[in-house]
Amino acid sequence: PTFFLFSLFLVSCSARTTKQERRFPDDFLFGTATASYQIEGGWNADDKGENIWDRITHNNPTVIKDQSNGDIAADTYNNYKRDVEMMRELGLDAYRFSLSWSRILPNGLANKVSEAGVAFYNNYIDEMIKYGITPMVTLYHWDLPQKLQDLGGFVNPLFPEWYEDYARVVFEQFGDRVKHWITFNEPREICYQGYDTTTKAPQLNATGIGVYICAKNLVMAHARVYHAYKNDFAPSQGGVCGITISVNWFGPKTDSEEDQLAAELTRQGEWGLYAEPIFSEDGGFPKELSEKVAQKSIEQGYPRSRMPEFTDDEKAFVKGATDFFGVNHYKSVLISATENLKEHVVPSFYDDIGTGTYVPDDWPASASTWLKQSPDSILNALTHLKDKYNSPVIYITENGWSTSPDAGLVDDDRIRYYRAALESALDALDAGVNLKGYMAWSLMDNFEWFAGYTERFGLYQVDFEDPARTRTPRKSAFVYKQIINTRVIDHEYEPSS
Ligand code: PSG
Repeated sequence: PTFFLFSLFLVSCSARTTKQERRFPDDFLFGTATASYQIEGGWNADDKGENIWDRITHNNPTVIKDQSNGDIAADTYNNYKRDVEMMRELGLDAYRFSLSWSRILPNGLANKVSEAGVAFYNNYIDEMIKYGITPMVTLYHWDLPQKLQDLGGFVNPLFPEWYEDYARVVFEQFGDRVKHWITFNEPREICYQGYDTTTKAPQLNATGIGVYICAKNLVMAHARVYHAYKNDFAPSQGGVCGITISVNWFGPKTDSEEDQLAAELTRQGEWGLYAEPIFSEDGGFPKELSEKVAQKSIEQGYPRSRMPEFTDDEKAFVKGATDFFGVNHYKSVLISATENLKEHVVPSFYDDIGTGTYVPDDWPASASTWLKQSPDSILNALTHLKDKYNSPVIYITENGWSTSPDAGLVDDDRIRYYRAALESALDALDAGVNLKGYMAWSLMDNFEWFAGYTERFGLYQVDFEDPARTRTPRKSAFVYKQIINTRVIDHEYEPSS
């Protein structure tokens, strides 16, 4: 018995030391992320065109919790040097930001390029390059030129063409310095919130059809841009191009077969709709979800499924059209086939999926109703992607925590969230996930869409009352800096300032 206890002691000691010694690889890209409309301001600077968030916040301000907008936001348009100074303070390897389409092409179409818009991004990028920070650029983070929305936006059949034309201008202008490209940020929010639930611009409720047309057009547009890049730019510029999809973890509430199927259907709807055509062996939309939507459509009296199909040529064009999987990950949700079912508009995306969600009461709450700190969340999501899609290269392109505007600079809950998330990322690395980088959301406080400035995600606080939009590091900024610098998560570390 003594020996047994002694070996237990040894095992637990070595487990503890290996855990403490776990390191992120030296070439792992640590960064932070932002998006154009949420930080830039300069909404009508020079010849910038109107976009769908300018339109919705100006014409329909009551949909925003504090009736605010991104007209000035963190005023990065005038503060970009300070932004890069913050990146240096943190010691970032990389910085993920997005381009405002209508700042570069005021009308959305590629016949007229804004010199001032291009100059702004050149300055921002050059400042990063000067200090050795790798720019990771998202082509589209939700701010569609209004003129293209007037023609239907993502549900116009010509959308993929417009998008390729825009992307070619961008690659031409910035591809000499930018080597990491992300086509879309979070198709789920674009398609089901923009064209189904009306919780994001352009707030269209396209009767249970828009979300699926949008999904197909978006995936086709992604593939066009990927092929354009690989054929015409990558050979000389030598970069990579991927897509960022919101992959939260949806596990079954119980082990029952019904709950497992419900969880699978939820995964297919929440992110499979966008990932499956690109990453799966077969191509096209997810199988069970397609069957379910087809069956419901017929029951509802439609002569055909509300979900379009991909032709064989389209499937082949889209399949494998990516260099990496960008994952925005925030949380886990447990899925039930029988409990917590809600009433939904019929027809709609949520009605099609028709599963119930459950979040345990004892998971710590953030300032956002949708966000609770969830155990093993990154590990579960990433190992699932690894097994399902043959170990793709993965970047976590967003992960973060919100506090309330009056919570100030001492953000111990954010520190707890980041440390747990990064431990989970290390677990994923240990499990063999091909994870190459991690971008914290966000570098600084910004315009949080329908929540306006009432929820704060920044490592840096921004004073939105102050015309200078002064930025001040929170406690979490010092903790993140230390992790980047040492490549180790030290749970005892207390910043001195
Ligand atoms: C991400 C995840 C969820 C909801 C919204 C987002 N979720 O788990 O229910 S949006 C995402 C976005 C960025 C936001 C940030 C925080 O890309 O622009 O500011 O996350 O909401």
